[in-house]
Amino acid sequence: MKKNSARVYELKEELRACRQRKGMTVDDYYNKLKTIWEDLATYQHKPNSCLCGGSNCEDVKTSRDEERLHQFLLGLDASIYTNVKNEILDMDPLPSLEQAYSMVAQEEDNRVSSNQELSGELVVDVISNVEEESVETADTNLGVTVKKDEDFGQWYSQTYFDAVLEKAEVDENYFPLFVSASVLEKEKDHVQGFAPEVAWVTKAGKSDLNIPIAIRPTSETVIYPYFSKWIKSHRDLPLKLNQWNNVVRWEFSKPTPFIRSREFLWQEGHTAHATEEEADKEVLEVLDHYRHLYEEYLAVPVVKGMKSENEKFAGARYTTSVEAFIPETGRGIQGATSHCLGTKFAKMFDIKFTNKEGKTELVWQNSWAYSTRTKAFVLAHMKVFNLFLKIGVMIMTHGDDKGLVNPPKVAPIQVIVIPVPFKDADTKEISKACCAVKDALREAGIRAKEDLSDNYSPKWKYSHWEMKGVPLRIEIGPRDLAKNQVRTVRRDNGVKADVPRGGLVEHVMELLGNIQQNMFDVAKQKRDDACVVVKTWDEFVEALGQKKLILAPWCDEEEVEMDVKRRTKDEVGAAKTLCSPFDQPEILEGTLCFASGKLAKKWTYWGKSY
Ligand code: 87F
Repeated sequence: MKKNSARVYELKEELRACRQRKGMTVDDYYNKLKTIWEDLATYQHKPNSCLCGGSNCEDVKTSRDEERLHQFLLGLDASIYTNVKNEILDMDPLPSLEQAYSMVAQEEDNRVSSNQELSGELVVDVISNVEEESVETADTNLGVTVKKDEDFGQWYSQTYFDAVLEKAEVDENYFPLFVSASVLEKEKDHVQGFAPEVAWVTKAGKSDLNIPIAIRPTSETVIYPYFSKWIKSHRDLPLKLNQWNNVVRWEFSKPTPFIRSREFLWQEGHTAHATEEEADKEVLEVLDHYRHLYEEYLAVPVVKGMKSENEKFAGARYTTSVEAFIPETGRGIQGATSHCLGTKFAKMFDIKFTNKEGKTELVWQNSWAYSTRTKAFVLAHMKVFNLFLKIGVMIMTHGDDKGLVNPPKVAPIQVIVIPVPFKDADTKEISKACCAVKDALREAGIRAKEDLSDNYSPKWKYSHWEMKGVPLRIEIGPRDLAKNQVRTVRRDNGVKADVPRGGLVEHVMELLGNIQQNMFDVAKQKRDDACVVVKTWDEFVEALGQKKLILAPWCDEEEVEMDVKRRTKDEVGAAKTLCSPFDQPEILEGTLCFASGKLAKKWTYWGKSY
């Protein structure tokens, strides 16, 4: 707990003045309040470190929550939200702050969609299947996402990453979903900050449980007691485990499918090593696998680097990450993390081994993860990011946006073959040719499919498969049949070509390779164009306002990062460090920190982030 009366006073003043100004979204207003509450909490007394809530701290928490709820409602734009505000205040018991926030956000969503419809802004989707996805809305509000299997279930990148794990001799495991309060509290120190996000099961049917049970937000506390049992000798090391699972974190901000959902899927790797060097080496190896996954498979450029002290996982010695940037929204997004935990958890969970000399030592641990957020990158890349940010509204803002563009390496369907029978054409022969082409492609390991359905026109099918993101379309019509050729149409750039049937398989393979490369090159160019190097505070603020990814010389001090957050939160939205890239440009002698004016220690990426 810090002590600083003047600062507390200042924050309370900010809180009092915090209002949802005209044009400000409910999300922005709520986040602004949250930042002030969080800031304030660092100066205020914390009741105790109980996680499940003893009676005293529960009382303090309840009155604090009610106060926050009132503050939130007080500052809402009264010309819009009076009805929903009254509805909330009439509820007995009062809803939680997050529930109230969801209700107001829902009201905002409803208004946005009806306004857009009224003003004719809503671009009616030409692709008919879109409505079926709007059923997500109800679940989305809960922060849990339902997706039709072909869009989501494949959890694409798992196939590639499974091979990586296999090669690195990481064993697959599965640990329980539930964690008891006493086990979770074992790592109280770092769970403390996350405590509000832990979801608890408190009832079975109608009976209250004697002891509430947490749903795993991450699995350290579930897995490490087993590490303690399983590791006795240096012969048991390294121990490397992975599990693909779901975790639950009760996010306060509005859930956004894939980006911020309360239940999400991830792989979490947990390893134990005999030496610090071995652990350090693995951290970077894993990080490079993540880079490879993003760049080579998802065609998304990322930066590998070190997280700041503020942004690292509190339980880690250090945290590394791969960071991507979404130029359309001007925000950075962490793609995956690889932590070196040192011997902190080994001490907490008593994970020791007898070394070759017969002496007892603590193990060195790492943990690493990437989640379904990866899918968001693919979506971002696919230009329909806005569609997913505005899930439920389901609009496409640009006329030429046709839906998804899957990178060939992870596309569930890589090639769609479509017959184009003109009037009086020999439909049977065309269909036969489509099947033969599909068979030849599949024979060569290409994920091809034909669409011979007779109740849709070729044009409908083009739109349908474009929306699904199939990277390459092959059309076969009577003219193609006569000339023993096919027409190829690329999804990434729309380029069409007539290709002879002989040698088609090789040609398609080459095309898929080109599409993959082109998607990466275009994304990288956009990312690079969005990046600026700044040296001064003014340049920094200007760049932030222009939604840039900012590389700046920094003194690497925690307080300065907090200060940057504070100073930027009002004008342009709080900026934070994304990472200090491992690939550091040279720091010339005497270079000063853009924010503090002290000597700069490293170049660091800054920006707004998800
Ligand atoms: C939310 C609630 C409780 C993140 C939480 O990154 C605990 C936590 O420990 C928590 N949110 N974290 C940090 C997770 C760290 C770590 N775990 C294993 C990883 C990689 C995989």
